[in-house]
Amino acid sequence: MSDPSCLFCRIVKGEIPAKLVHETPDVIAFRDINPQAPVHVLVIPREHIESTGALTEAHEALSGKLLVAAAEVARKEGLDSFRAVSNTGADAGQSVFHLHVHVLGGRSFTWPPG
Ligand code: DGP
Repeated sequence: MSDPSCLFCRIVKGEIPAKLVHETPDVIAFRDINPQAPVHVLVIPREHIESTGALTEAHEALSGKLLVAAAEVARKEGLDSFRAVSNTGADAGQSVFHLHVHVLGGRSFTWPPG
């Protein structure tokens, strides 16, 4: 449920400070420490799940809550256009192995991403 060696679990517990922008009983959202856009917020489950790739049918409701929270963050931040991205695995750029959705906005983006 919680991994004491996981950075984001420690943010969930309040052991490491973060700038919270949204929270629900299952999900929290906080500003990325190294923003890649004027708005860069990470939406994470309170529960420790390694990545999007570790999701199963047991996580269907929670997965929906993550996306709804991403939309709530975008609304709160006044974003009409935004990216919601979940890097999954080291080759895809995942560096923190606690599932998270990046909400990026406030600038234009190209497709495909690099
Ligand atoms: P990823 O590389 O997709 O796993 O994204 C991890 C993000 O986490 C990365 O954009 C930087 C962010 N991050 C890493 N450490 C911290 C931290 O201590 N606090 C906050 N707020 N963000 C962090």
